[in-house]
Amino acid sequence: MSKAPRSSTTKKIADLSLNTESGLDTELTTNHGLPINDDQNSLKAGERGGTLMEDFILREKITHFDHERIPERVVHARGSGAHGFFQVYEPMARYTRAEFLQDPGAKTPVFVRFSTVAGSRGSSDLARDVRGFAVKFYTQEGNFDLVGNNMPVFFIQDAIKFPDLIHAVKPEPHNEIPQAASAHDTFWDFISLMPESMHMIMWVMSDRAIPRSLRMMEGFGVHTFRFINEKGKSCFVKFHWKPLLGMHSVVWDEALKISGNDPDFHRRDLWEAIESGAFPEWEFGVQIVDEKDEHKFDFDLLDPTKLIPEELVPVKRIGKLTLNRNPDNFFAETEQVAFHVGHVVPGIDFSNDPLMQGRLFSYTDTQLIRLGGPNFHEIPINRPIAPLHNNQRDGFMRQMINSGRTSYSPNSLSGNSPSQVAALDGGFFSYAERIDAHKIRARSLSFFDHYSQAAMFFHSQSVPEQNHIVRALRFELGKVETTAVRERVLYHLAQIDKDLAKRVADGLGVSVPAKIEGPPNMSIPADGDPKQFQSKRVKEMKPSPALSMANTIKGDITSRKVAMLMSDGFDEAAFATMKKALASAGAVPKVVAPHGGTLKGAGSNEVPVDVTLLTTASVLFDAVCVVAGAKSVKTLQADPAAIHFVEEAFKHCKAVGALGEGADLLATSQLAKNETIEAGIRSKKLVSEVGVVIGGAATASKVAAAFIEAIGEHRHWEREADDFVAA
Ligand code: HDE
Repeated sequence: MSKAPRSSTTKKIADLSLNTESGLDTELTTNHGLPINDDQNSLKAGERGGTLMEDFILREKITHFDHERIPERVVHARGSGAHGFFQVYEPMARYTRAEFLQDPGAKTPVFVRFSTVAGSRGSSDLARDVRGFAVKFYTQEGNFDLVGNNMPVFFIQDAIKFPDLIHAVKPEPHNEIPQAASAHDTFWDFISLMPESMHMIMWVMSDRAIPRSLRMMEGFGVHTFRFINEKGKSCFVKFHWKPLLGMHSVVWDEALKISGNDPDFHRRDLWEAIESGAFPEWEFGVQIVDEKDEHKFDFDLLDPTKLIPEELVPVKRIGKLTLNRNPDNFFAETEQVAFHVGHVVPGIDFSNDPLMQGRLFSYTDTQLIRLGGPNFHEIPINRPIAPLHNNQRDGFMRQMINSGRTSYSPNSLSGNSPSQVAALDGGFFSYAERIDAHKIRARSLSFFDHYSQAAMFFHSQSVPEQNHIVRALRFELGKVETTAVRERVLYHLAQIDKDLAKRVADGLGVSVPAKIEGPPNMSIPADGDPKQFQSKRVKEMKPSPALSMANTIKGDITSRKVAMLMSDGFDEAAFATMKKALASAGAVPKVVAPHGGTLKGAGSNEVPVDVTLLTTASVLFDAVCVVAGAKSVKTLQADPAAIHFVEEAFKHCKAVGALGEGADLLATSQLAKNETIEAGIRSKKLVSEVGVVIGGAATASKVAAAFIEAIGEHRHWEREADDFVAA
């Protein structure tokens, strides 16, 4: 047997600092580098004999496989990540000494992980839930992790309630039901006893909890942080992420159906956008509050159930985040990334928000078990790009080979290296806040207005958004079996808005209680008067237009998916014009047809089918256009799946287009229920023309322009008013 030369890649002595492996042009080896000659058969006592214990190759492979899973995150288990960079617009030295916020020419690498909170790793992306929005900035001064959410407030005010909140929302312990859903008794039981959660409840019942895309949601640092400048002067700061594609959501019926059709909908959307070069972008915003203004608001800056209305303190946009690279390996990057609220850089510091203070403990603690020991900072995705030197040593899975005799400080044997860094030379120091206090377990009275901001949020929503909140509450409480729990929630809703409570109660077929009884309410101070805190809203706050998604950026259809519904015999010219117009506007047109393979046009051309009516659904698209062509449309008219497709898109208030004979498909569907008789001619009329664009095949480019404008609106909510399309 002649011996073939081994490839140069395998001959290379492993470079311990190299952690990526392409899998291309390499030879198969064991974990110890032994070339493997047969990976198809285990070692046996004869061809039909038992497997031998000696087979160390088989044992190594199976043993590793047996240990492939690590514990999933106790919250935020389901996530999707991406790499990118951050650039500041102008130096922020006036407020902070953070080095990555000074030079507009510098690009700071980032890794971002988005997540849902309650569901397990394999749960659906479209659960009604808060989304995690965690950003790791790899700065020259070490890693800064901004571990935020897509909602600016939280359910609870004190970290000591977090395990209770999570136990309540997770599947119930006796039967592990329901998965990734808050619509069950234990969650609402807890909420009904925690009026401080009411503001957050308004957010999670709103459209913010069912985003169209991770790329189309805001992000928030939630807590009040501190900036500290070179002179040691501090101010308070709230962090924001503003998506350049605007904020958009799906409708709840759509969310439910997406969960079945494509549970990876958000993950796929993020992945495909980045692969196609439609890089998601957010502007980084700050709301800055002077130290002296700490008490000027009628809520407490340290209370994480409150936000600062943008109309009171504008959001200053100071930089931009761009995500431009998908991970190479989900486990190595997205799963092993370890965020920590305590990872700050000089110039950024914490406030005394009691929720934030508790988080400062939790994140390192959780990684110790999840990532198997104290050296998780050495996993490539977690490593800082800033040099790392300290006297921490050893532990499970230590990668770094520390040379030298000393691992203590002070030392004289290594010249006292590594040495401390003076504050003036960039060393981190905590803000020297003056504290003179009693050691007590208590909550400040300034934390006890639980309803005013909840009402502000509800009253800031557009009518369709308010309707969605009512429906969401009817859905969630409709799944709650315990009457007393429903009643307690209705009572709290009535403190926010009587009409809101009544509408929800009507949907449930119950009435709103005037008072509630039950276990002591933990949110009321022990020596407080319950009436003062429970019976009324403390004050009327002006609506904040910035809180409504109706006021978001519209018109950009970049990366929007458009179904081109067609079959054999389609009108080639009309199809080509529409497809080209959509693509030039940045959208992603896809041919959806009754069968796979290719479609034959009315002329001699063929086009490949992207997806069939069996393998896709309207809920996976932003809009649908029925392409012209007599034969093609006849086939679609005879196909219930095609009719359902347009009806469902219409029901979900999406743009619907029809070229030429394509209008006949709409006429066959429930979109054209009303018969009208004009001048003796009987004709079917569309139930609503809002967002429906119909035109002749010869005028395809004009139709395309109007259709694109309709898609740019995202949704045509007016249609919900007379919602009778059953889809
Ligand atoms: Fe977290 N949170 N959290 N959290 N959180 C975790 O850390 C915790 C809170 C947030 O993509 C865990 O590494 C406590 C608020 C995000 O890897 C854990 C409290 C906000 C992520 C943990 C909070 C967040 C986490 C689970 C109350 C918005 C996902 C795995 C005191 C500002 C990060 C892990 C990722 C993850 C604890 C409240 C955001 C257990 C104790 C408020 C985005 O450490």
